[in-house]
Amino acid sequence: MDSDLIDIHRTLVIIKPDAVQRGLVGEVVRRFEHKGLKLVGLKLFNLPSEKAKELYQPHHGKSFYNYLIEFMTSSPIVAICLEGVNAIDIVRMINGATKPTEAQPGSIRGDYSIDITRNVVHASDSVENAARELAILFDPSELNEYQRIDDGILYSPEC
Ligand code: 3AN
Repeated sequence: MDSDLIDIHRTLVIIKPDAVQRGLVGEVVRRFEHKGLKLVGLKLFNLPSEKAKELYQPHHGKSFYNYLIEFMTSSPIVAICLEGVNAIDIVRMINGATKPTEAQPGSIRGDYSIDITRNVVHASDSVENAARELAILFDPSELNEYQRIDDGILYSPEC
């Protein structure tokens, strides 16, 4: 069997200020929950500037960096830790492409955004970045270990 098929990942999702302001938190969380991803951590707060800069450090120096930091710290965000088999790739598929012209209908960005910066959601793009980003936004005590009652129905026995 392809071992990649049973990799359980944790990933960071941020529901961005535009989506919180537009009342889309429930809609976004619903899509992840209904897919079968487990909520491990979830909180609403104002992202401090230093954390935003740490999070988006890989984009430092790019033309949109200052605006991105300003936007992400402009009003509350929701930070979410999700867990599941191949969660990193699955969450990015549910979110949709970065560019508004490439985000497919049916994806969160395809359905709810038209702007490349105000694009509703962020998600980690690799196992390494997920670990880095989760450590910036969550204290380990805020991440919850538990079984979802439907795990046995969602996954085949070998998972
Ligand atoms: P993604 O969030 O799809 O992984 P990244 O990591 O390339 O995209 O970019 C991080 C964030 O920076 C994006 N979600 C978006 O808000 C913003 N961003 C990326 N590219 C641009 C751009 N060309 N102009 C303005 N904002 C951008």
